[in-house]
Amino acid sequence: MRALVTGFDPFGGDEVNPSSLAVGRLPSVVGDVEVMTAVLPTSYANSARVLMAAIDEARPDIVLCVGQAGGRTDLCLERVGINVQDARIRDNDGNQPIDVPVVANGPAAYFATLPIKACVAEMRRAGLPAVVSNTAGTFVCNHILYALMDIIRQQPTPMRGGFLHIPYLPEQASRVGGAPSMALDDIVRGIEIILAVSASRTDDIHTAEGRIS
Ligand code: PCA
Repeated sequence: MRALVTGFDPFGGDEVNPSSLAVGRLPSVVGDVEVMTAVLPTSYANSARVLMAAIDEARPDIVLCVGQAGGRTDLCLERVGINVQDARIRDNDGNQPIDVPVVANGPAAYFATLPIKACVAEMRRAGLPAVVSNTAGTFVCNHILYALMDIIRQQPTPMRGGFLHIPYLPEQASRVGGAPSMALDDIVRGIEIILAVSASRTDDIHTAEGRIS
C-alpha cells in the first residue's frame, strides 16, 4: 500500500501552514503504508497540476490532501468537494474567482472515497477531536478535493481520496486571540490514523462512492 499525503503552503498572510508542517513530520512508513508527501501551492491555477504530477510519480493507493481551516475546533474529515470556486480572499497568485466552476460542465460534487466515519471514530478513540465535515468551503481546499476526485475518476487503477481540514496551531491562534487550536503532534497522529484505517478498509474501493459508514 502506498499513500500520497499533501499539505499547502502558507496563504492569506499567515507565516506557516500547519498542513505542510504536519505532512513534513510524517514518517516514511505508517503500519503497512508507505508514505509519500508533497506540498501544493495555495493557488487555484496551479495546485491541481502539482497534485496530478505527485500522483503520477507516487502511483498511490490512497491520496489524502490536508489544509488549514483557521477557526475550526476539530480535525475535519471532509465528505464532499463541490464544483464551485468562490473566494473570500485572494489566493497566492492574487486570484479571487467568484462563482466559477472547478471543472466546466463537471458534476456538481464528488464524494471523498476514504472511509470517513471509520477514520473519525478511530481518531476519537485515540482521544483526538475529530468530525465528519459536510463542507470544505469554496476556496482552494475545496477546489483541490474536487480536482483530486476528478483526477482519481480518470485513473486506470482504483485509488481512495479525501481531504482533512485542520485547526490553527497554538502559535497561530495566540496571534489571533479567541481562536481554537491543536498541537502539531496531535494533527500528525490524526493523519497517521486516517492512513492506517483507510489502508485496512480496501474492501469497497471499487464501489461507486467507496464510503463506509
Ligand atoms: N487552506 C485553504 C487553502 C489552503 C489551506 O491550507 C482552504 O481551506 O481552502
